[in-house]
Amino acid sequence: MQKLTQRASWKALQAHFEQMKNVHMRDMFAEDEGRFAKFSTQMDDILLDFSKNRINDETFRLLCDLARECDVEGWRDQMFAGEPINISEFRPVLHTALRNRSNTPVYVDGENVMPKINRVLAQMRYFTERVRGGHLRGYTGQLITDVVNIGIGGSDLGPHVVCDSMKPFAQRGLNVHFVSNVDPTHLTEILKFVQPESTLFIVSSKTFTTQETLLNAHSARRWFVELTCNEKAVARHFVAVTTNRQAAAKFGILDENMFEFWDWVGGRYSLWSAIGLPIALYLGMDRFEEMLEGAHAMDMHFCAAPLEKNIPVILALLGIWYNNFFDAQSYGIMAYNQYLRRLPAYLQQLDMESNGKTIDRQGQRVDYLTGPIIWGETGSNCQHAFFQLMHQGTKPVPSDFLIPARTRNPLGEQHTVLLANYFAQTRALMKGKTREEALEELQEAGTPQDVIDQVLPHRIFEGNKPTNSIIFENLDPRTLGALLAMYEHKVFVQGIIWNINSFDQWGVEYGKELASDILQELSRDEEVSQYDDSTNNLINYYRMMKFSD
Ligand code: G6Q
Repeated sequence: MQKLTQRASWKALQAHFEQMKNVHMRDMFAEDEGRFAKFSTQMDDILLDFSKNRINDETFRLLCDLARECDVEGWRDQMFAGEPINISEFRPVLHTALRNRSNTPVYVDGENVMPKINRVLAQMRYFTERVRGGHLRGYTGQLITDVVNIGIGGSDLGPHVVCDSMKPFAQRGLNVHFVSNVDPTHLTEILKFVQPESTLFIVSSKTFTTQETLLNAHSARRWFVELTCNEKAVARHFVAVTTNRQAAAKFGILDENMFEFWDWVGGRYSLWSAIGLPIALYLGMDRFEEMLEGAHAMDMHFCAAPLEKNIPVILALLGIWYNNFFDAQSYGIMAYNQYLRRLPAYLQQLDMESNGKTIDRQGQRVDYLTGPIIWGETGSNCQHAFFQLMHQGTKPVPSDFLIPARTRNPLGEQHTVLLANYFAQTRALMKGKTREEALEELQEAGTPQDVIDQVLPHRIFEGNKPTNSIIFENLDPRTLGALLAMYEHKVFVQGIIWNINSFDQWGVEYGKELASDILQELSRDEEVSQYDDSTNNLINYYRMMKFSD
């Protein structure tokens, strides 16, 4: 297999970069009035304007050549067909089957998996309708008012971002809470606000072996039994979402309260499965299915749209252009919508766990950069914090700017002001402010010449900072589903081009092992000396404080 850096399209991009690296977007916009028509595309009401990027026709053509040369379309088809493309865990990658609303068969080892997906969806509908309709109540007959999801990583971040973002669609009187951190503060603070008689706990864990989740689940169970003095009622108040039925049964979960999913659903791709149960409880199953439909629509776009019009492919290629040619180390996610405040955290896991890899699919170390550092904040807050670095810093931060055209919370002019900020920022980042423009401004303000001499260099903005604008009509379950699927496929395309396996997470598994032997040391009343000098002294310092009284 040819190395990425040896591919003809890669070499052509390298040569082309030398011509492009000093070209200013301001000039490209001035020279070409059709830039928007050329560099924008749409799926349903989701518009991607990628004209504010450091590309010309040739760049775009070469980037699309790269995708073709790396056989992105072939790999995409293999993923959708259930081929075992997760080559270090020997599994298919089939989160797309979970939202396959066409219900066409999808085979794993000769078995069509659609019937079992539909069976779990039906189980979710039956259960959530009974809870939301007040037919399934707590053990004293009280309505369920609070759902507490206990899970971490992929078993937390997906449902959490959706529930947060879809708050306006929630049923009144039914709250959802997320406990993930093993820090006892997380669970403690949530338990302060719920009553055992009206709370439903969902223990969400693909493996049902994750230390943090099991400790939180056992603590929640103890709290429940202490307050209710009713061990039997645990079965009514705890349900599980897992691939490990045996371990869930051992915890005391009834068989009918287990919601299954399968090893071909990766943790960070699992919100479409029963891991979405808190979403379905909070929003209702109809809304959950609307979200699946939105994701399915994006899947169809990803499969059918030519590469030149394909939103996830374009986002992926632009990301590679900056990551590998401009050496951009990070990537910004700026959602101008308060409901999307958890989007960067969700995308951090999706992107960085998928593409934070150094070994290629042939087992060799890569000699190019792979996944970027993902970060971001809601707009307009971000403007008052780190945008200074975006405008005048030394590090390039290519970014996505997302916004819905309408707000669910009209308050005077506020949403229009938000939009004005959104449009102004991407324009300013692209255009910058020249020396002449800055000088003219200062002169018009009547600034004395000696002050002008001193401040002028500080008032110049280089511009040429790339952004993608993503605008859609409303933030609703369908659009959110489509947006999350868009990012999943972007990450997929990048992983294929970087020739890495985006679907394992050995670093996470390693982290799960690391704490266990140190944990035993922490409970002993003896000096520790078997680790490195730093770790020994840190542990002993902690012990000195712990055992000092
Ligand atoms: C996701 C990762 C990781 C995982 C958590 C929780 O892709 O594998 O974030 O989701 O470690 O694992 P469990 O669901 O097995 O508890």
